[in-house]
Amino acid sequence: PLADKIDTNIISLSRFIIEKQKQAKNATGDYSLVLNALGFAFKFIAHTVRRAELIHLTGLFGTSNATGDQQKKLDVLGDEIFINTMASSNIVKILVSEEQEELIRFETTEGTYAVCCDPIDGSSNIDAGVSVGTIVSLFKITSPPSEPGCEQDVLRSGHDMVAACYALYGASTHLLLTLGDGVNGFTLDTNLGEFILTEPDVRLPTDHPKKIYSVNEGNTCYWDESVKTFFDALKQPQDEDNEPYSARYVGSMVADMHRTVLYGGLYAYPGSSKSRNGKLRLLYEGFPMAFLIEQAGGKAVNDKGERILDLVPTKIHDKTSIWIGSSRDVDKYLKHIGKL
Ligand code: AHM
Ligand code: MG
Repeated sequence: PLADKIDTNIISLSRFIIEKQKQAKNATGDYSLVLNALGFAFKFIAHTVRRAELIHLTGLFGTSNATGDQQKKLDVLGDEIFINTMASSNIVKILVSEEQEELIRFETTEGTYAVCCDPIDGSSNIDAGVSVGTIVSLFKITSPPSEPGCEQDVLRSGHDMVAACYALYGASTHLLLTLGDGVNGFTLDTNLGEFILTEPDVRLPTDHPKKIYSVNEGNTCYWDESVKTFFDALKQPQDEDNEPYSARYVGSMVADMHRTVLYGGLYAYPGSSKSRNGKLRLLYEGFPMAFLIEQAGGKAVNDKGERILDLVPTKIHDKTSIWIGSSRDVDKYLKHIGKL
């Protein structure tokens, strides 16, 4: 019968969220609202990224963002999509966006969530048609909805996150989501207009045939000696298998992390003489990726070997150095710096 060939009982993101909500004690339903709003934002951005060249969205917008990067037209559009989607959800009180210097407070009587995001991450890749992504961390706000939101609502430890996810706009659009009980992977079915659960309970592999490191080696001259010697050693035959590590670097964090989740390996953006805390932002790049990777069985630390999730930002756009990926490879770095 046809039903044997076509699965009519697929789990969409909406169904997944409703089922999670049913399992949760004291569920209010507001969690579903914010996750549905995020799903819509990802679909909207995916649709826009796909058409970027056709509708003249490649190239620079002509301004710089909060961290001084030149904004692309798609950066600005992705930011607008996020602002409008989160504002209309009525459940998000605060939005921190890489593209906005100040946090955005929404007028809402029900707002109990703070969303921190990089709407289009890896935007230097856009014009070449290389994958970009969106990264999001989600915090539950503890102050009453009647009080105006403030920076303290998000300047919190990474352990306070209630959810984290990224969307990768690649050959397909992938969504990786953690609600703190493992990681689930979804793929966007563009005909259905729904994210479908395709990789339940994602775990980093421990037996992938290739050992991979991922770092911008063009920065070698700015690195500390210890970082240089660490990567030099990876390029030498390793004790166990006599094979050196392979290098892979897309330059879009979401793409580099998605490969790390599927194949294992180490992704690093270390501090350097140019920037002590590297390049990546703690609140909406380091935290969500660390949460996802830990939930998938990996590890994430900074240059000093401190766990990323233990950190607390002092400003919303704080940067952090990062070493993230398979436990085996992060442990190798920790041993190298004498922290294991
Ligand atoms: P962006 O948020 O301005 O796009 O910058 C973040 C991106 C990451 O996706 C990527 O890993 C990194 O910057 C690459 O930086 P570099 O070009 O210095 O290697
Ligand atoms: Mg960005």
